[in-house]
Amino acid sequence: MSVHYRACNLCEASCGLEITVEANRVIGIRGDVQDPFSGGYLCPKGVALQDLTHDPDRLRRPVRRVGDQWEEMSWEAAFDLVGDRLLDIRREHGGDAIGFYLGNPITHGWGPIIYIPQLLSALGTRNRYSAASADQQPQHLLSHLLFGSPLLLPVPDVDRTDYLLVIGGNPVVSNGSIMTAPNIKGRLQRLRQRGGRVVVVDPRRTETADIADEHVFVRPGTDVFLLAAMVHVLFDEGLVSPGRADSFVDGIASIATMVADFAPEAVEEQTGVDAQTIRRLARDFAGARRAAVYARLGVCQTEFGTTAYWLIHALNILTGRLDEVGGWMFAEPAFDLPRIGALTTDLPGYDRWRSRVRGIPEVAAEFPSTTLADEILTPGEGQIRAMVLVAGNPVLTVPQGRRVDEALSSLEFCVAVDYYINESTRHAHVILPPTTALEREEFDLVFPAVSVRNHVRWGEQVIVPEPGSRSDADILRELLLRVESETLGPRRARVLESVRRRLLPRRFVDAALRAGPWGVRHGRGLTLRKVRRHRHGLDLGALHSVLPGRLMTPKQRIRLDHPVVVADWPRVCAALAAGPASGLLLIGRRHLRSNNSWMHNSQRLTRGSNRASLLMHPDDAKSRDIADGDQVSVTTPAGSIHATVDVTDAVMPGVVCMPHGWGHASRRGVGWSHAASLPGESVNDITEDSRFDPLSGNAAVTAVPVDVRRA
Ligand SMILES: Nc1nc2c(c(=O)[nH]1)N[C@H]1C(S)=C(S)[C@@H](COP(=O)(O)OP(=O)(O)OC[C@H]3O[C@@H](n4cnc5c(=O)[nH]c(N)nc54)[C@H](O)[C@@H]3O)O[C@H]1N2
Ligand SMILES: Nc1nc2c(c(=O)[nH]1)N[C@H]1C(S)=C(S)[C@@H](COP(=O)(O)OP(=O)(O)OC[C@H]3O[C@@H](n4cnc5c(=O)[nH]c(N)nc54)[C@H](O)[C@@H]3O)O[C@H]1N2
Ligand code: SF4
Ligand SMILES: [Mo]
Repeated sequence: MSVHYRACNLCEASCGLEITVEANRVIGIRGDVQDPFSGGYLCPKGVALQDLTHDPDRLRRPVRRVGDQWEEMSWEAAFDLVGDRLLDIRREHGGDAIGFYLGNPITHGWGPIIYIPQLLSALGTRNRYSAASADQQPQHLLSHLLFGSPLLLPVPDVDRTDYLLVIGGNPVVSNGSIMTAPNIKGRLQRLRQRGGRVVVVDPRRTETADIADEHVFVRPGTDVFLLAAMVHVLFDEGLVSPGRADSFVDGIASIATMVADFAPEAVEEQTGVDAQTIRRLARDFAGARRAAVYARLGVCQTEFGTTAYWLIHALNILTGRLDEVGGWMFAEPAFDLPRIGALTTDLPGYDRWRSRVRGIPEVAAEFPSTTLADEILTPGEGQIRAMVLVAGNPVLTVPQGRRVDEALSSLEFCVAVDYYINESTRHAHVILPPTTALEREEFDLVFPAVSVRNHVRWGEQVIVPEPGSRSDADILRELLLRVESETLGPRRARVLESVRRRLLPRRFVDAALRAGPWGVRHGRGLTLRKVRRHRHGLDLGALHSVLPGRLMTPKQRIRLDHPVVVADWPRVCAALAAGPASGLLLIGRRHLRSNNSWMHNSQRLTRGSNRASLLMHPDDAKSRDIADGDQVSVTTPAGSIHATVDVTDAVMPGVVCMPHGWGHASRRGVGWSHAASLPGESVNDITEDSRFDPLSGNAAVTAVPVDVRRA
């Protein structure tokens, strides 16, 4: 028996795990009580890493689709086939004919983070899509515009704040997002125990609202008005006090003019929040000694994602919370992701080029996934003819999934790097299955950059993979070699590949740590060796002030009234003037035992009632003659799906709620045998790909107008 330590890579909380192994099989997973950051916390998904590792449905060797069947093939033959097909298409139609879709799990492994940018630039394609554009793209765009890097993302200093306002996030279930904070529930409880306040603004009384001091219902999609009204109150009542930020933030005065027409009384009807409550929220927030406003999907996944999230920054900046203890702070990661990203990728940028069909600006060198199907299905120069899918399932996770299905099935060639045949990878011609997390060593390059404490951790390899297995890094490096053999010539490609094998990832990470803020170069002595000696992870302490030094804008100043946002403001004003929408609005939800469209093949995570039910308020049910447990159809212009209704006053009147990522039984040929036995349909079969935030391209998968009838 042996015991190993590493972080769970399923969500951003990055909990430290203690994993017991016998005869190369995981026999138990517990929270690592000696982990200085997570202190032994873990959620049920962490334990289920065992099921993933030993799942019989998992692919272990490359497969090729022959009619309706999959045939195993050797790695060598698979790489030859994939390399040849991609290069043929590139030769004939150019680099842009090859599209990439990168799923959420790529951020949880160093292989994809290191190799994908190189592969993209070797192929020379601008057709890059990822899960970010159904998620946090407004945040990347604003960080680029305000702070100079899409990867400089502030987080609320939850461990030291006195007042946390949570808008459109449910960290008790999601375990925190763009805020790495293991055991966030415990952290919020401690916040309250020390006399602080947690306030949640959400159209559903969530699990986070249940442990908060106050919950305020807001009509979906109207946070932009609510937030503008709060900023209005700050100016109106003389509560603007940026503090130290005054010396590096420009454009504060012009914000007052922008929000002039957004008095709380003017937004009451639309937001469903009364003016008194809005004034009180603004005063409480401004009056708290230490405070932060934190927002996630409920704000980002709307047609005003960027302007609304911009107001989150504005509230924090105007009340002096930016870069202050207990406020809105930046981590200082040992692997300095924002700076290394700026040096090694073309991420920093906005609107340098636009998408072919709908003319949507790139954000951080990618286009939004809502236009992926257009780019595949619309003929002409630059049309996507081949796709590389890495760790994603766009058929279930991108709006208008049926169109994504149609698009993927029309491709000349599709290769997937994934260990499952999911709703999307079933369209691939070849699937290249990587090893799972426990079978590879790991160094988290991403989440320390958005953590509420500075920390660094090495992940041990736990299970020895089958001989001949490949990790994501091995697979991507091999593809890179084939592409570069064509673009640079075989000799130079081989030299580069041997250099990579020697330097990546370990030596590169070590060099980055040495040169980084905690490294020997800064007299702090951190090396990879030192990190690895701390088997439970190494705590680097609470966050500290880093501005203006960490800003990556040209003059290290923040322009709050950024012209990109200001130019969008008339749209916000017009929407307010247009008055409230009628009818039902659909929002999403997450479950502790689920993870987007996957982990549903684990029996222990999926026991119990139907997870994909539609929540509906009793008044709305009554007026439609719908009873608890009834089957209904949920319809938008994109189509219809069925759902079972849960009548509950946890959602506000006029709101219905359904999770995404389900419906494994509705599509043929999916390789998840247990998941395919579960009820539910895919909500993205009815979300429309024409609803998005025009600035960031982010999909507006919340506040979706729907019609619900008894089936
Ligand atoms: N309606 C609606 N739609 C949404 C959302 C919503 O709230 N509502 N949320 C959006 C958000 S926030 C996100 S992030 C997206 C997620 O959307 P996607 O990223 O497209 O979907 P996932 O379900 O995360 O994809 C998981 C796939 O990655 C594979 N995988 C897991 N680990 C690895 C690995 O280490 N290597 C490789 N190669 N493959 C791996 C799994 O086998 C699985 O097939 O969904 C978005 N879509
Ligand atoms: N258990 C579990 N954990 C996860 C995931 C998972 O699938 N399962 N997914 C991971 C991923 S990829 C991500 S991005 C994070 C997401 O992390 P969160 O953003 O915390 O996740 P959600 O639960 O989707 O929270 C969004 C909240 O916004 C509310 N909301 C919807 N529309 C509106 C609106 O218009 N206004 C306001 N104010 N609120 C609104 C919803 O009711 C919901 O409570 O979670 C991560 N963690
Ligand atoms: S909260 Fe759960 S899924 Fe997230 S890292 Fe921790 S154990 Fe893993
Ligand atoms: Mo996400």
